[in-house]
Amino acid sequence: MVAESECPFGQPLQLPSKEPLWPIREDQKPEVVHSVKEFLEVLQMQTHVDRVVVLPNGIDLLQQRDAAPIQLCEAARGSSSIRQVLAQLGKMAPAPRFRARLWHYSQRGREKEIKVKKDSKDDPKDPRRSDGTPAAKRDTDATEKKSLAALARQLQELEGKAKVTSDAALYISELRWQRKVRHPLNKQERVKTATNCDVYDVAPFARHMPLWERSEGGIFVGERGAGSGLHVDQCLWSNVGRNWCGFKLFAIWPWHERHSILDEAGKGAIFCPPLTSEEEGFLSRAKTVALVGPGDVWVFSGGQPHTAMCVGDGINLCAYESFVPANEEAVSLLVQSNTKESHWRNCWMDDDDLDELYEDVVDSLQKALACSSLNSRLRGRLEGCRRAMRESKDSYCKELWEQEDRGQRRRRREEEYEESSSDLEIQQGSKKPRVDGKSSSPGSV
Ligand SMILES: O=C(O)CCC(=O)C(=O)O
Ligand SMILES: [Fe+2]
Repeated sequence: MVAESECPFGQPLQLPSKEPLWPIREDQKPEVVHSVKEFLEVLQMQTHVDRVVVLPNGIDLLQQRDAAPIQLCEAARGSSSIRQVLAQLGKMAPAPRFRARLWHYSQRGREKEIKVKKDSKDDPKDPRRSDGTPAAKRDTDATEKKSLAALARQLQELEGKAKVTSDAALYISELRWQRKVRHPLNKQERVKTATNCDVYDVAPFARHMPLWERSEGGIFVGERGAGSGLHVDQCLWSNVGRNWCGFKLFAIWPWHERHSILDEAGKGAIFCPPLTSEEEGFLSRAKTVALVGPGDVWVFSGGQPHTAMCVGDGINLCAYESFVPANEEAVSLLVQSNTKESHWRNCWMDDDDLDELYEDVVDSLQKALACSSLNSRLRGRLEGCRRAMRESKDSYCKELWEQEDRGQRRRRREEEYEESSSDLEIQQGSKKPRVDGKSSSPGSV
């Protein structure tokens, strides 16, 4: 047994021997690779549909040991529960300016988000907002309400009113900086991600991928019984996860179950062990079930239903980056986002955000392919990606490539708007179908 003091976050390196887990059949185990070379090949060049590929000890192999922000590391080091993490963060001076989402699991099988109530004047979409409050002040108020500190205060209030049970498991998800900061490795880049470095910084082709959500990477901090309920991501991209400490069960359902499992088990379903027989039945249909442990890095497609559940004593700390590899199939999948056939409807991205994301993909592909020193194998792959995107039935994709061919590309949203635009959160955005060659959003007419 490895001494616990060897975990830099002060967390257990092993699960208790009787920890209740999910059953994992032999055929449900993830693919495992052992070298950086193999993992980067899978990550950058291959499709991830119906796969989960794990690189054990990837945190060290990919030089991610110091990636988690120092404030979180310190808070985790002195804690064995999320309430303690929140208390530690609350004592820090200066207070770290994190925004996040906070969830509790007071009710078996369900995740419930803790939110600070929004005034209508803070809501940019509410016509009543023009109440004389200066716009900058309104934005600050709205930002403060999403701060982790405000959520921690709200938790205490709800516990006081017995709306959250005092022993309910808690999950901090999608933690980032409240406002963009200069990236520690590249002062030209302004990012919301609170990680000091990412897989993006060590994957040699990352900057040439069709998409890499560099700014928006999110950190997840949980404890036994907390996790992300069943969902598909808001668009059909891939994710690479890094697990610094603690343990997490992770399940992904096959592509052919992309609608059925969500229809049957419901969005947000939580599979907290010990399982009911119905929950066991749902999990037996999973394509892959992985037990992720300290140091693991893994890649999967967020376009398939998936769920995660922290297990074991202490704190689980991990982060995800979303991206699209240089792979034709992956790009074909991406451009099926927000379509009824491929993407479960209640998990769609806001339509305008998806249009903007497609603009980014066109820009990235064109920029990479214009680079004369581009690796020739990568060039071939990116040409395939461009073809796949050109063949998309999505009307806005078609329009973007027509504009590109005419040399008339213009961005619908300009850079200065980016600062205040919504974070890419899981949200129930537009419900307009994007296929049929019809216009899918007002901006794409
Ligand atoms: O909670 C987790 O570890 C999974 C997170 C996830 O699926 C997501 O951010 O889309
Ligand atoms: Fe996800």
